Amino acid sequence: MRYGVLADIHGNVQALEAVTAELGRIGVDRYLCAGDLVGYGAQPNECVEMVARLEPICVAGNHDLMALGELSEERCVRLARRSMRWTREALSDDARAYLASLPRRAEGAGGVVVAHGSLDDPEEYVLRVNQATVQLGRLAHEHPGAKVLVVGHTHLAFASDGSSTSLEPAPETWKTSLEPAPASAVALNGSRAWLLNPGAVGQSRERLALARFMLLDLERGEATFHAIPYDIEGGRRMLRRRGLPTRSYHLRPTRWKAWSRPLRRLLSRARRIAR
Ligand SMILES: [Mn+2]
Repeated sequence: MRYGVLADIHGNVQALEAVTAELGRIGVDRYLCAGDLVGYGAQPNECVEMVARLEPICVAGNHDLMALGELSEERCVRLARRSMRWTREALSDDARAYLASLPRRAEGAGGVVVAHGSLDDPEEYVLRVNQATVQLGRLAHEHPGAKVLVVGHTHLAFASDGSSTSLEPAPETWKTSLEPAPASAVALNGSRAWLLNPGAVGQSRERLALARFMLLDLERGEATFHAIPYDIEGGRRMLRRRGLPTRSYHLRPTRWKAWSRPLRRLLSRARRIAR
């Protein structure tokens, strides 16, 4: 089973087109989507329609729930709140119906569970190994035999088996280049389950505005993290046309400093073990 894994599309149709075209080339059996199809972006209806056509195993993200009025905006930054007011007005009946049909947690063939933030909270940011440990413990308890927990929400690619040998697959080397980042693969070895976050399709919070996605190959036991360029200028034109802030598709990594240090330490440790 080969899954194409998407998360945090956020109404960015240009990024979604780039990602689905690339996954179409690669070839997958099924799509997984960890939520936040809308919010921030200029084309929520188009994104919902495109995602629905992929017939993915898909969950609702906090922005999808806010758009439906099922979750309060109080934990949101001002930019998100402003975009959310516009999104709620702009959503078509079909798009609303699709979003309303999404569960908060879903299970796919091969022992894969999907949620947006964490298993029980679409607003929780799982950024650290100790959080992954908690999530994977709960996964083992509530989904016996599950091998992978896919989450989104942080907009940062992440892979952890809940022990100290976790990886943050965003090597520093590509950060100064405008080339697509080389895809980095994580071997899902060992008997433990893995928590995987593909990073955001539609709203980069890294230095470069790239669209991220993940290929999850269960037969090979491998997750491959991709980051590809897309027509961000076209996306910004659409934002401008809708009167939305043009920075909506690329937020600077403000949280970076807070969590990067322990993660970097773990990464270098993992590299040493791999050598
Ligand atoms: Mn989210």
